[in-house]
Amino acid sequence: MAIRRLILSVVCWALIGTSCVVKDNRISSRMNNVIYRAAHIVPMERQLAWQKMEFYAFIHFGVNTFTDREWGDGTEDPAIFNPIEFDARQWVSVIKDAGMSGLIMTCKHHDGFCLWPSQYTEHSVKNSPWRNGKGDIVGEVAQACREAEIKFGVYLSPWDRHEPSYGDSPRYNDYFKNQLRELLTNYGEIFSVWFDGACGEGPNGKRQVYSWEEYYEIIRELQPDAVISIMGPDVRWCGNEAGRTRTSEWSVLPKRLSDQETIAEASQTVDDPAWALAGGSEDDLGSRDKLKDARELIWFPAETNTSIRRGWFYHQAQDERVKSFDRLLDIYFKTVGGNSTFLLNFPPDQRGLIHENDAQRARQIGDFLKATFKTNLALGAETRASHTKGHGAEFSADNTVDGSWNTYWTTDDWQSTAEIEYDLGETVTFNVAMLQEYIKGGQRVEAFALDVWDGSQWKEVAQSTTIGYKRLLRFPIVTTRKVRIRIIQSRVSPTIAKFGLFLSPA
Ligand code: FUL
Repeated sequence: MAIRRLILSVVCWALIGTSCVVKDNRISSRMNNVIYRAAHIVPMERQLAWQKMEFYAFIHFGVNTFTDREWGDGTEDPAIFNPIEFDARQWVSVIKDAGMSGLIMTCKHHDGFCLWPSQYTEHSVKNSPWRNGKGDIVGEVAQACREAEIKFGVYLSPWDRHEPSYGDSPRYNDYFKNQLRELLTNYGEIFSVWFDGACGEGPNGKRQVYSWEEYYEIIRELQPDAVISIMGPDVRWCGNEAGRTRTSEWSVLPKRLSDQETIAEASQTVDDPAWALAGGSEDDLGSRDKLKDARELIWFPAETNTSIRRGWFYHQAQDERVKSFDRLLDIYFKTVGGNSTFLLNFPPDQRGLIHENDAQRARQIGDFLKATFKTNLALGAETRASHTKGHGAEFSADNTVDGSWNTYWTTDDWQSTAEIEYDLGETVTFNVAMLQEYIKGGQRVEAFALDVWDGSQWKEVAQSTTIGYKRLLRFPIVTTRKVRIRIIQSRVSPTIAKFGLFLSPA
């Protein structure tokens, strides 16, 4: 009987995605099949490496910096670009101070002006007075990143308001591919190629048919470890520019959400400052309900991008309106601690430096993060799990507090609820908890809670939904010797790779 059931299950899993319905208490519906399948979709290596970067910087710099605009129209004279104090090392040191792991720069924004001396256009730094036309902003920034050991990524706007071939699709595609080749060949290792979905041409404007697949081929050929973000298959735009996050951020989604038309439709189409506050797609993209009718599923993890000020580019009028420490920290906890990454923009000013107010805020954030995450108070705790696959060391709950991301705890397949108790050895005081799933095996947990032992009974301090790469919980300070994770619901057997408890400064 058991063997028949096993064969039935194997056949059923092989048919997953078709309308396989088996009346069995293990596999009772097509829904379970979809959910089983979703729980086994895993990231590519490049997506994993990118996810671990967690918090990195965007830099918006170009002719708009000198015109006080957000969207240039492409008629700007290259002569206006002259950041006489430009210092890539200053940018990178601000970014390092914030505790960030990389930098993505607008090598070309919608106005078409290139911050590197591209051989395919005259509309670039080579016709600006800066360094007598001999300078290369992209080169200096890439070099400064290398020196400081942070990663470097490129933003290359598909929409181009200057380039005359834009709209003449094959010609512009060649132009764009040539520029991609320059950026991906001459500047060392690139971690992200960021394709913006924005286009303000409107219904009567130029219509460019982009050769996405050819662009992607070039990227895979020249920078196989780079993720292709937003208008691409690897990293998903969170859906707004205000830093808003979802309560449950799933990395496994219906594949249609990665269609370029779908993304472009949700992207910015007018130069309106209110856009920075608005936008926002659905609250739920990946719950069971959203997956049940999906034909294909993919690993398509979220990146949340917002600017440290209202604008993406520098505007003197915003010098005193840098986002507050509390606001930025809140975004950090909800993005990095909510299964997204956090791409925070800095707009260098006309000198070519990141303004002192922004730099100071970056330092505050970095200092806070360093102080908070310096010591994991749960490391080496004694553990006791209600369920452990195989009952041995391989999947023991000890793996969640051994400091390694490559070992993990799990239960027998189909055991979707469980508890892990941690005895910390002595009473400790904390106000932040961290959980990480072993996402190399997929994203699974749908609901969990954290309890603390108050001397006579367990008391819940936090309850949450998904975990994914990382979930951070903040709560009022507690002091205890024992804590417990309760997995309330999971798509299949849950995994936990890391558990942490931290005390953040007041
Ligand atoms: C948008 C653009 O239109 C903005 O100017 C900015 O670059 C932002 C990151 O993406 O779609």
